[in-house]
Amino acid sequence: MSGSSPRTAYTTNNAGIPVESDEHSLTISPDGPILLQDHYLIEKMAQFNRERVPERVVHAKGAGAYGFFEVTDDVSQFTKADLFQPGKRTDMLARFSTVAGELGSPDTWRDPRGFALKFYTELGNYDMVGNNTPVFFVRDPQKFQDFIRSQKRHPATGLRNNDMQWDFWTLSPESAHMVTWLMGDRGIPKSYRNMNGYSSHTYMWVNATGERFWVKYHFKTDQGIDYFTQADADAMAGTDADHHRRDLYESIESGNAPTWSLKVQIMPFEDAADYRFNPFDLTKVWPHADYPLIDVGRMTLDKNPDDYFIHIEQAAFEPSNLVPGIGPSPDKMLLGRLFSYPDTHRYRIGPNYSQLPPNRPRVPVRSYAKDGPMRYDPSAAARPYAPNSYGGPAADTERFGDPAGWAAAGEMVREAYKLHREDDDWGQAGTQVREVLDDAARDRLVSNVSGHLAQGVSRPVLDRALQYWRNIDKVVGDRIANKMNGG
Ligand code: HDE
Repeated sequence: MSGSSPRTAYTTNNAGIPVESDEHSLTISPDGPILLQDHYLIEKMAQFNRERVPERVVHAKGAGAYGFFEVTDDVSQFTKADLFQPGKRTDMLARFSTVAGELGSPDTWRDPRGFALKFYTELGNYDMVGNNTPVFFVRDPQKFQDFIRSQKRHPATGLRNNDMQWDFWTLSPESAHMVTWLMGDRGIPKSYRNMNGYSSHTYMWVNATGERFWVKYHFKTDQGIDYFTQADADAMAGTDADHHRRDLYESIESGNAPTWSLKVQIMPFEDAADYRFNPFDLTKVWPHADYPLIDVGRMTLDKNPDDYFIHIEQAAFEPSNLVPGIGPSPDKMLLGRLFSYPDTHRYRIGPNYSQLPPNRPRVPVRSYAKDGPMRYDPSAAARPYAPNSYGGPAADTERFGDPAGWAAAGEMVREAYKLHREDDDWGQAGTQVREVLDDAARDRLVSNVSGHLAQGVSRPVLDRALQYWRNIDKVVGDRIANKMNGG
């Protein structure tokens, strides 16, 4: 080794100390016992055993990329939100995902897809955490946890179980619209680039004069909608479980940055009370004839993460990240989510998750948070309490005091929405089957549903499922029953 130029990028341990060897443990003579004092060997083994953080309890498998959002049309009459002002360009992070599958599960299983966006705005991070469907299975958070468990693994066998899925769905008629989306072509997108993203929920927008509006987001893929048939998806699951993650990474790497056009539906604040069904019911869409799409801007994903675990596995999206000009709505599911996401991040990643690279705001943080495991950003407050007389940050209520809320009154109850005047859960699912799907898409829907029911769904669940589909659309329901009987 003497005389050779000193190695610059030599291996060190986690303390930056040069190591003696990358391949040999410390022993007494080459053939002797390993010594406890081989602390580098111990460091490597101990670190290895602690490399995993718990996977997301749902949406575990996914892919993500950085990019930017640019406003193309003036919507400032509806919102004062910084990122939606004319001419604005805002950096962002997106993560797409499946729902029920675990970290190593195939990208091409039939499932809704997560469509999670984090915008690094000049007034903090704004997170729009949606799906590739404009509706959801249930309308009260009380049922969400149970719904997810019915989609995962049977407690006795540890196996996915179609009977559990249909048992829950057929006992929850509000699921019909979303199940129709799921069992159709949108249930297995050809790639993350070939799917739309939706807020699903109704949110509130507030403009500079304090005027409030209700809003639904539609991120329309500019790559075109495309899907896998069940047979092709099954084959791909066997050949490349990471097909969607690979496709997104390679398309960006090759300079083929995917884009989505953001359009919104805007409902005047006062319309909600008299609208013909509950506009905050997450199982329903607003017909575009009532509230047409309005162009807002374009999202481009053009930068792959340089470390998947740091930027995507540790990414923490939260619907509670609502910046001035954007607020929640009376949608009970959205209100439940405002608690759940920060809670899951504190458990899964740690209380200082917002200091990690994908989660760090791009603006100064002047909160009174301090200490806690892995904290490394000093608190901005000279004194860790408010109010204080030492120049600590104080809320600017004059500028930011509006809670983006609405009036509420009445007794404490546990009931379904009263505003839910449209008492049928089948109408919009039926409209989708009859008016949105074409003949070929209806054929694929019948085939997908009958194929799924044929895998372990037993009576009485199977009988309820056939009635469920007849409630959605009698013709399609009869076709599914006929196919199940070998027709
Ligand atoms: Fe989620 N959801 N969710 N969800 N969700 C999570 O948070 C939850 C719902 C969605 O790429 C979890 O970080 C509740 C609707 C996406 O990191 C958890 C309810 C929609 C992602 C959670 C819902 C979503 C999640 C688990 C019912 C579409 C992945 C891991 C009230 C509008 C985000 C995590 C990412 C993840 C809670 C329903 C979308 C457990 C309580 C509806 C895209 O906190």
